[in-house]
Amino acid sequence: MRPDSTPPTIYRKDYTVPSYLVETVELGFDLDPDRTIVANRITMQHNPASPSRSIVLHGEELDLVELRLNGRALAPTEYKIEGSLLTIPRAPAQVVLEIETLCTPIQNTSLSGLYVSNGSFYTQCEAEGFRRITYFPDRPDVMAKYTVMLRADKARYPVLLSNGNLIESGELDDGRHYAKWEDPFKKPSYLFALVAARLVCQEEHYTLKSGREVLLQVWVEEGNLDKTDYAMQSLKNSIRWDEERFGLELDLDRFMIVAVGDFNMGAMENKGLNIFNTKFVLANPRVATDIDYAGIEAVVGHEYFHNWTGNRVTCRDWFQLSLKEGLTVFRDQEFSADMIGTDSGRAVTRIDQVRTLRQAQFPEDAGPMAHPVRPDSFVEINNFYTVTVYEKGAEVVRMYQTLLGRDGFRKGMDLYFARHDGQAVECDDFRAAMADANGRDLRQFERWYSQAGTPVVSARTRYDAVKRNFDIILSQRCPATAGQPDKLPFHIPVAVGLLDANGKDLPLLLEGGDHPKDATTVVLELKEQEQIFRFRNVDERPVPSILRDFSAPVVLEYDYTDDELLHLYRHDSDAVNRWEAGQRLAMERLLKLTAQVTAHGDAAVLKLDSTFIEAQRALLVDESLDPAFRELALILPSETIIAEQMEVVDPQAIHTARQFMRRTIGAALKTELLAQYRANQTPGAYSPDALSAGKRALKNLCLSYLLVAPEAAELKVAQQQFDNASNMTDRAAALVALIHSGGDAAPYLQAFYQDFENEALVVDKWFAMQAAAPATNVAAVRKLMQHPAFTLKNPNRARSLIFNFTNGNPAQFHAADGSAYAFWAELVIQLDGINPQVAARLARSMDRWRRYAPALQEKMKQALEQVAAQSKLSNDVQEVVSKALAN
Ligand code: B3K
Ligand code: ZN
Repeated sequence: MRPDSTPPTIYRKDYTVPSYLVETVELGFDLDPDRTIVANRITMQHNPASPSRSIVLHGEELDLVELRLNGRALAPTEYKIEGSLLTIPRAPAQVVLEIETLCTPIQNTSLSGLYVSNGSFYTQCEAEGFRRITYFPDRPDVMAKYTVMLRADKARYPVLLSNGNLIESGELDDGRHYAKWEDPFKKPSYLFALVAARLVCQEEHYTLKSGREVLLQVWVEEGNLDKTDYAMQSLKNSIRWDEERFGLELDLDRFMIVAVGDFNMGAMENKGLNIFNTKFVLANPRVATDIDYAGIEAVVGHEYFHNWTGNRVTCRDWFQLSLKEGLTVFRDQEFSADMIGTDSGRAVTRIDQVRTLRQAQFPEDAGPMAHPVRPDSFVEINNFYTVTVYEKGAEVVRMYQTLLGRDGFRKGMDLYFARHDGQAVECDDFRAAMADANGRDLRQFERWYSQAGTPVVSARTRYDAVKRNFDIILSQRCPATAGQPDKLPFHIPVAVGLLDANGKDLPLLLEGGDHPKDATTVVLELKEQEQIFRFRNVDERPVPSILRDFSAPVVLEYDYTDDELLHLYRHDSDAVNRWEAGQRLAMERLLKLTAQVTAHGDAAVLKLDSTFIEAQRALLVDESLDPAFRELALILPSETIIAEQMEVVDPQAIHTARQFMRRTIGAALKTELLAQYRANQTPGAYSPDALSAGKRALKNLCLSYLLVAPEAAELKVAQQQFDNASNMTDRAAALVALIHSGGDAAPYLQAFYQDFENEALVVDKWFAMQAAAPATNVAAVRKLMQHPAFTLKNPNRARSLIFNFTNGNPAQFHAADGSAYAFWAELVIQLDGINPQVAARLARSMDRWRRYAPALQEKMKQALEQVAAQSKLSNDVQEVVSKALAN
């Protein structure tokens, strides 16, 4: 370890207000990949709330050419540069700063700040990238109005874009041209953006509900204009939805989306100029799957919704990140659900959200990087764009709506904007708006922001046939997390229904409750460590359906019998709990089978009971259910989710047990699987709508079951689908099924590659499929890295192969000889030299190392130590590995 170079930890409690507030920023760019000149003119004013008279600016990787204060060039003795801080002491109250700096976009491989992708310029400023462009108080509570002048070679960069409105453009000498942009709204520096590129756009004039007309543009590289329709459609749907659901209108006359191939995350909500990873813009049936289409709708919505939740009202500091992210994820989730429009479609989106929480957020909350939704400290803020801040944050927002109702939630939103438009605020301000708008006491609810860890709600029930009372006794606890040994009780909404012997919902009469007379679901508010909830007039012992719609991000413990679970699986009117009953039935069996494999070393002794198989058969053929729901119900819990249930994880045994279960189901239900495969074809022109996508999902799940241990006939079905597919969803599904069937998939992989070698996003899929294949070991991954199309410099490509192996192929990643851990260490170190944010994400693959058998643990620890011992490590990676190694 290297105690000498430990980067500092930043604490929420140390927040101080900015010493100077900025009114206007005028930026001038002379864009050149090797030497970009940035001229920056800031008018600022002392902040009366601050005792300090020092101007503090941030800057990284910049060459300072000149610094002038109120017209006078400052001598080097009049300011101080230490690390990334430039301080001007004893400044006057009114200041005009003029700063000229140089930077080198072509060498910026971190993709933070101003960088070059495929020969064009793009920016990414959140969280702290603006300081890599110019010196500035680069913190979200400094909001200012920006004017931007861009100058660049016209032939190479014909399109010049920035935030807000284009107010002037024209020609310059030497083949250069310029464009001047003005953003009428105050914004924090992290929302600044520019693009100077060779691009084309699909554009449309769109009329808002108010009658005002706006210009919408989707900018892409030439050759991709056949892939912008869905993003444009999603943008229009988002605009309409925010008007209707929240009364929020687009505040600009022009809204642009730009797609770029090199991008660290999904997309970025820069004011009026959203910059997107191509993965979340480009789609046509030939290259994009149903999942890609859904991702585009969600991310286009998400970034658009940020315009109000994030941009108009922003975060006071980065500890408040979930204020905008949790809320905006909730908004995009509701948008996607409303776009489907049916109750069952809504439930399907909810089930997907639960799966993400269990797959990624619960493990995070139980591991070394566990942190509250509003963290108390961080070393590198980029490490805190997490499933906890985003997805658990969205759950926290959803709980307000569950507690207050849709109308109450809307009132809270209205008050939030009435109070805070144009401000940089805290999570507490959002909670106060919800409480005040509804006259509710939400003080205890604050613990969802301050306490890490996944709460466990434990339920017991008792039935009194004489008094006709049914009691549900709920208790809660929350495991210790780093720095938080003891937790206080949370305020948890637990939605409950009761099923009679026929599977019908009983009308509910909750003692002390004020729910409507005919209610069949009520929300219990668990606030104490333990509470008793009594239902009256219950004529028979019911089967409780607890935590309906997954009403809180908790683990629910209840000692269900198999019969009760089967009853819920057949009848629960709450689709999420219906699905959940099936997951519980499957998980019980998976854990038993896994233990047997561990004990016996192979699958020879395994058996699967017919009760479970028959329940699956009944569900598969139940045509009254949405195909999308049936697909979700038939997917077994993932290997990662199974691992989370085990004291000591045995990845190979999990894989063997799960494969056994899939093979057994596949064989037992062969006839029905084939029939459903045929019944859920979607002939005709491709459409990504939810019903068609659901049919494809079910059909392709059937195919994957049929291909676990295929005979010639099943192989032929897959081959035909591969050859004749009219869309990428079916094509890719057939290929994956063929790869996983264990036969020789090489010819299909080759054909697929040849067809799509010029479609970067499809080449990513090609790598990803192979990375996650059961037969792909670390040697095979190393071989794939030699492929001419592979590069670590492009984040999508790196993720497609490396991350899909480390996170998506646990049985191979945890190979007994530890060879894949050594590979992981090598790659983290290599990537860290290119792009610390991406490297730190990869570093997280080792988070759960303490849960494996001692022999594996030892090897994982060695790999972690090898990374930690590197002399030149980014703060990003250092934070992750040192937390993983800490006790
Ligand atoms: N706000 C951006 C995230 C930027 C992260 C930088 N490390 C994307 C989003 O959540 O919409
Ligand atoms: Zn966001």
